[in-house]
Amino acid sequence: MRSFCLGLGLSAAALFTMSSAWAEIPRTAAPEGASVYFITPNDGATVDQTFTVKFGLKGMGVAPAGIDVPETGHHHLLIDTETLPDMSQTLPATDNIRHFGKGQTEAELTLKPGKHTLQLLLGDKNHVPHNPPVLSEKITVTVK
Ligand SMILES: [Cu+2]
Repeated sequence: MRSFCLGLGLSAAALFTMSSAWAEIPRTAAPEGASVYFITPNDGATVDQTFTVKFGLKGMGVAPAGIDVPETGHHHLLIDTETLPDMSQTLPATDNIRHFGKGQTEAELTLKPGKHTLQLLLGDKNHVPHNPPVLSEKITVTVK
């Protein structure tokens, strides 16, 4: 009976350790003053259905995903996202969260006519946002 209880206690502790390790993905520290911003388009711009977005980055460098270089990351473009993704997890790849894992600093985008919001978020080599997140202002564009 005694050993049965001990066995239960151990497995509960092991389970706790496992689940907390699962929840904590290591995050890369962002250098102080690092910032990401749109070079183009400007906030409030009217653009063609297919338009170019240029990504600006200060205080850090761009490196492809999977490459471990200090103080670098790759761009992610958040399109029409009302809530920010979980900054402590690997960013999903969806129509609204586009990864530029080759280290691209611009992209051609085609969107439906109307208003859209764009926001840039840097991710580390594992597609996890830095700590603190390097996140741009959210801009709005009107697609003709
Ligand atoms: Cu990514």
